Amino acid sequence: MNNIILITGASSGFGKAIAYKFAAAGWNCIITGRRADRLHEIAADLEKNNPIKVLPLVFDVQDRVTVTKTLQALPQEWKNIDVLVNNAGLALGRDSFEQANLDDWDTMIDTNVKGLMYVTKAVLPFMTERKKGHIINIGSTAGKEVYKDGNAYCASKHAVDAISKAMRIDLLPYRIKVTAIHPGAAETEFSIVRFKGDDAKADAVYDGYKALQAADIADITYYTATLPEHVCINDLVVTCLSQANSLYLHK
Ligand code: NDP
Ligand code: 8X3
Repeated sequence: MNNIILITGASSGFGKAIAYKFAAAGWNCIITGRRADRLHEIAADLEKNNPIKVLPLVFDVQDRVTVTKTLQALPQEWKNIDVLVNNAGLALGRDSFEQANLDDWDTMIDTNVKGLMYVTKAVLPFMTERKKGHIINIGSTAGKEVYKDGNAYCASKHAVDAISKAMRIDLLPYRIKVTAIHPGAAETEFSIVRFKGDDAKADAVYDGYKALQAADIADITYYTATLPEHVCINDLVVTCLSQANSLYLHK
């Protein structure tokens, strides 16, 4: 019986790399996101190249009703989820507090915080029943130090940090591991999304140094998920060599 991992936001960046990493190690993967075409393409490619099964699920993590219904309706053979990676998330804009857009704020909080909580709440009964499971939340260095013009994004990632700590305490009796991974700058579609399709602005974020790559986060996620049963990495901050924290990046 293969292990099962559910990864939110697997249509690009970290989530996609995590799916490829676990698939290569023989895990069955539930991959989720909003872009159905990408998810189906990735699912077909993973199944073609690995002796595993992949279940693509298309939903917006902000949609509480759909999240709950979709995950409750999982076929029985997919309910034994060993690892949940709460990765779906985004930044929108980089504007000072008084200029920032309220819709952007809503989307970031609804996705990065409430979406993560909805998905976790829906998956948890499968884990608590088995007294087994591992929840890996993708936070950010932005959840450790606040930077200028990062307001709501930094707040959302501080919330991920806090929620991870809270889950770890509440889920102790169920033997469920909770790990928070906090990456620094990483070259994915993140900045294209943040700057709303402005490629020049997005590229400038990664100019002049070697940023983290999605595969680095996939390797780290795999490491944390495959430690002996009694070992849990609680909190892990990872940056590229050029970055000390949210505030100090040497170009
Ligand atoms: P990408 O933009 O490459 O990937 C983001 C993923 O999240 C996509 O698969 C996207 O899928 C999914 N997603 C976004 N919004 C929703 C939604 N409402 N419902 C469902 N899925 C959603 O960025 P990254 O891979 O870099 O980001 C992944 C996570 O890592 C995020 O939480 C981000 O905040 C965090 N992070 C990123 C860093 C970086 O520098 N890149 C550093 C630290 C943390 P789709 O659009 O198909 O829905
Ligand atoms: C993404 C990294 O520095 O843009 O979480 O906040 S940063």
